[in-house]
Amino acid sequence: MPDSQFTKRVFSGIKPSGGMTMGNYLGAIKRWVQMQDEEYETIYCVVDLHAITVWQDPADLKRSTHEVAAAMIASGIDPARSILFNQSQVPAHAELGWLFNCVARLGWMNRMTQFKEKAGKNAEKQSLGLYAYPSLMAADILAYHATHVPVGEDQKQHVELTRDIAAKFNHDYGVEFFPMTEPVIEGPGMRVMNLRDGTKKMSKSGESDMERINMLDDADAISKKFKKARTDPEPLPEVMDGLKNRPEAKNLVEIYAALAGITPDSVLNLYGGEGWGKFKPALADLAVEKLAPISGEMTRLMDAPDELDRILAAGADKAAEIAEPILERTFEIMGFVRGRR
Ligand code: AQP
Repeated sequence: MPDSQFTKRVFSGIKPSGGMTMGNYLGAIKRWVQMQDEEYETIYCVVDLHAITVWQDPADLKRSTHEVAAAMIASGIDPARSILFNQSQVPAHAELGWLFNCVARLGWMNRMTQFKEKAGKNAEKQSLGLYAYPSLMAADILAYHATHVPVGEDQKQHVELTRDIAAKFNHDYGVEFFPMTEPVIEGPGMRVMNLRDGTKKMSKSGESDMERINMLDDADAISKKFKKARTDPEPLPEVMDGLKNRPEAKNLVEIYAALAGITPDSVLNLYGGEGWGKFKPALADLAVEKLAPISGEMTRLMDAPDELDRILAAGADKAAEIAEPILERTFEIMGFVRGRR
């Protein structure tokens, strides 16, 4: 099947490894919602198998799975227009993941910067799953022949690995079966940084709650976190060039831009020359204005977990309808005996 015949299909996912952050919203979900109105078929997944690459308390995993699903729906992912499900309910992910573990090369995995960042000095103590994570992510994408993956900057390398796996598979078996998936990375907010250290990304599982804005934070927490966010003594510059080597300041300007839907330069047109005493409260007000309606709806949805479970199960049925024939054909190409139907 040549590339041009692949349906334009988007796949992306979020790990239920803790509370949803503003990074997940600005870097991922906001764009996913728009893609429903574009020319793509959209598939969005709560990637629970990825969450357990680090220890998850079972009750927390369940709660976080509901929280991620609720955040997606409350932000505008419509289960009637997109396929929305949790990964572990579609076994094709794990099965194709194993096949890809046998395609991916150790040298490729050793270059994955996210593993190095997450494992830190303790690489020996990490799970094998954390190391193999990008190969399972390739399976998530390619089980649907997804052509486009909207992700934050931080995940770009994993989408490149997905292309390497697809290319090696196609080459080794002499087929044009898997597409060359494109990462879709656009606009400000695609890498939201930690509020206490502007060189690290904002993460769900970062050490301190003060370093991130959670989607469920209330107005007081949001304003306190921005107030205490690390900055520098300089006022805001008139142009973006003035934010070079000022990672924390740059991050706050980019968060404002992403929330307001304007460019960072336009933010500086409004606030250039002003101090943090004026900018931080304005940023906090804007964040509350944008997040409060979403967090209100998230809370309502999370109070009805049975309804969320029903939506995820129905989505998993639809997802399996696409993934199972692709997995089956992969087994066939590789020479597996598959007489059982
Ligand atoms: N800080 C961020 N800025 C921009 N985009 C981000 N994303 C996550 N954090 C940021 C995007 O959200 C999607 C889902 O990511 P994920 O939660 O599955 O994985 P992650 O990137 O490993 O997220 P965390 O918060 O850092 O999780 P933990 O701390 O548990 O490891 C992706 O599209 C990602 O780009």
